[in-house]
Amino acid sequence: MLSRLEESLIKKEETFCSNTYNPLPVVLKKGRGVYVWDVHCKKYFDFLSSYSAVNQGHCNKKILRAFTRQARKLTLTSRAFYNSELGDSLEYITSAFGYDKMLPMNSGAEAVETAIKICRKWGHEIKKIKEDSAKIVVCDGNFHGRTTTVVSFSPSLGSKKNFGPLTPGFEMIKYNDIEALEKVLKKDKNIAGFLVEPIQGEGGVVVPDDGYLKKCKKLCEDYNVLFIADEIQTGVCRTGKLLASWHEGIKPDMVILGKALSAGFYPVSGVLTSKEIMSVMKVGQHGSTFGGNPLAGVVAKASIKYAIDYKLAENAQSLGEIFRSELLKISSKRKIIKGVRGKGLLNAIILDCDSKSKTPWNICLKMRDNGLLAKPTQGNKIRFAPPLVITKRQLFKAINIIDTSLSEF
Ligand code: IF1
Repeated sequence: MLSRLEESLIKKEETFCSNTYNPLPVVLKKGRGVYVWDVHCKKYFDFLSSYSAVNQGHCNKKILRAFTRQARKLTLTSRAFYNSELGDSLEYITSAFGYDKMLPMNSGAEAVETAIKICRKWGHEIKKIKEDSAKIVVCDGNFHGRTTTVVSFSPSLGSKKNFGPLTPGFEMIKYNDIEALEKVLKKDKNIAGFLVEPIQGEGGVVVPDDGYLKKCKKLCEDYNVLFIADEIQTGVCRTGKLLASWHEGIKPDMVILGKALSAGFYPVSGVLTSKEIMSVMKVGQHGSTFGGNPLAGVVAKASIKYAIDYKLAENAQSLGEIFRSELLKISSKRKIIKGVRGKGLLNAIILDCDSKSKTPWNICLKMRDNGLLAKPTQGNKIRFAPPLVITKRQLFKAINIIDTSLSEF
């Protein structure tokens, strides 16, 4: 039951904001580490982490210090001038991920659009694909953002209906199907790139077979096609490695980052690649007002440095294994769970109900009442993605809440 205060705040948000979401009925006011508090100071485990944007924990103190120090000095110069922070931060970030250069942007979708532009330019000018003929292979079940070009290759009709005319130049294949990729690369000489999520988040945390990404990378090399990993959700330690691609020992030609690149303080995204590939982007051919601003640079460096120094990948790896094994134990007594899947601390339970059922939503309401926030994804799945700073003790408390909440379904 919501209070009058919550009702009024929800009503105000619904009145003055676009109605493009269906939020869980809870009104948050404070966050710290793995916890958030609502307007009545009720405490919750945040098991969504703003879709993996606060891997370093809400309002991370060390990153906040770097943020406020820089925010007092200089926040924005535009790229019309140099600034004292950008070079230093990109030097740190490119070396942490093993690339020569980064093109800094703001939102994840913008970085995906940027990767598409770089890939098409490379296809036309380096691979010598006939002008305006370059194509990019994408996967069914993908989610790469909500801009017009990106929704042009969305598998979800609802994401693109009446937003046309859509952008051409994309071929969709089945995810986790190496033959499907080989077939399209063999058939079509105009393919410039393959854009893929190492794990499909919105697709319901779909983990491909071991070796899938490695085989895709090999095929891309054989057919002179850029392998582009969208690590906006799987990157920055979420799956147990700094990049999810590293589980298969591959180095994508381009990596797209966002979300936890700034630990939830500030929209920072970007595309990492080699100097050869980045060299196709000439003066005046790309950019954005806030892209590469000094505050973004400082926050991004502090966020990646924190993730590495505090071994968030190792924590995600070990606590993720515990989490999945505990969920499997719960599933043996809670028949509503028919599957558990994920990697590191990006996990989901698959529920024994159809995709139109209200059960996932009702389970999330019950978990909310019991002090844990999560949301259904793709119908009958509930995604669990806590901040990677979670401790074993906190994890077991959260597992207990999940178990208790499920006991009524
Ligand atoms: C919302 C989904 C997740 C992403 C990948 C690019 C982007 C995203 C792999 C675009 C963003 C967010 C968007 C957010 C919900 C969330 C989401 F449910 F929409 F699909 F995480 F799975 N590539 N994902 O996951 O980045 O422009 O949003 O910064 O509310 O739309 P963005």
